[in-house]
Amino acid sequence: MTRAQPIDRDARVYVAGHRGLVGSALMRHLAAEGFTNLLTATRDELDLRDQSAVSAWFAEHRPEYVFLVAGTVGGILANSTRPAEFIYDNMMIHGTVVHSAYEVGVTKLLYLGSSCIYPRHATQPITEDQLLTGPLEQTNEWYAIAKIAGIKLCQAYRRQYGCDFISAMPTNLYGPGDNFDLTSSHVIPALIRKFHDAKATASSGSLNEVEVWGTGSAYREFLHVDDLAAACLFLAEHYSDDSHINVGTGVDLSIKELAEAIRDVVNPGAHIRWDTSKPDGTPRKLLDVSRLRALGWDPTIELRAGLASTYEWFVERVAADAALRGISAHDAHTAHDAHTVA
Ligand code: GFB
Repeated sequence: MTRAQPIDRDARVYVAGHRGLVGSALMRHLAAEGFTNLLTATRDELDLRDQSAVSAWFAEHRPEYVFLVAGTVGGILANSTRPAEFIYDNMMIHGTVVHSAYEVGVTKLLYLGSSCIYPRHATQPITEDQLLTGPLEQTNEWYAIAKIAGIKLCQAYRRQYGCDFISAMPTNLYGPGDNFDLTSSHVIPALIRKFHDAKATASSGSLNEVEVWGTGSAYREFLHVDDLAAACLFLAEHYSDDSHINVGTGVDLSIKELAEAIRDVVNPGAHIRWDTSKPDGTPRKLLDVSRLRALGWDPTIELRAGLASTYEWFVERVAADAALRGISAHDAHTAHDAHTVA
């Protein structure tokens, strides 16, 4: 399980979902690590929900390693209002890619899940063996069921066909390349954008106030996506086991503390107003990361530093979009409202 199996830097490595938050971080990391033969396909070139198209693509390109980080993703609101897309897209994408990887004899596949696979009332911190021990959080059970099916797919192909397919379960992610659309984003990009917008409109006389969803009492753990990318390569080279493995920092904070931290980075003068009509979601989901630590991997980006650099990225993108389109920075936000297929 812990034996290192380095991947040749000229191996054919397919990153499924290379334009998303995780996929783009993985592309940066693999390039920086010297990989020279990265394979990608855009959504227009390849519909990952279409088995015959995916099989044909795999037969043509014959990847040796696969990072399966594609999927329809989103925050608490998108998960609860678009259940059909979240369950259908993800189940199909996981199924087609895993099956095609088996068909062409991929050496190793890493499948990326999510910490929402665990029961709503899991014991904290959450160990891997708590999977399927209780009811799921309702706001994202469609996504969670699809993600659990992905883990089971990898296990089934490992057991029946001997495929070296592994699953990693990251905690909540953030970083450059995130989706800043307020209806579909996760909490960090949403709050970065809200505090930024409030600062921009306050300068023209509006109230410097930001609406934050829920009560602020829910706890979340956040991992910078560059750390996740490093963990994915580390696991592909050091981990081979039936069980999925948690990827996180082992540290969490309340949404209230998070909102205050983002306010301090983006707009220190802002007032926070809580919209308690919005759900808190699961009360807490702190991952137990002792298995990953025991293998020798630790995250390197502390949350407040990660928030500051993500905000810098956001500002640069807003400015670049505005310059390109000849409009004000404030109006330019829609230019990087990513669609949800990662
Ligand atoms: O990031 P988020 O949408 O994901 O919400 P989940 C985390 C917490 O932040 C919740 C609060 O308690 C939200 O109510 N929050 C406060 C906000 N203000 C905002 C805001 O403006 N936007 C958003 N989005 N949240 C997702 C799952 O759950 O986590 C997915 O739905 C996936 O399936 C992902 O697992 C990692 O942590 O609640």
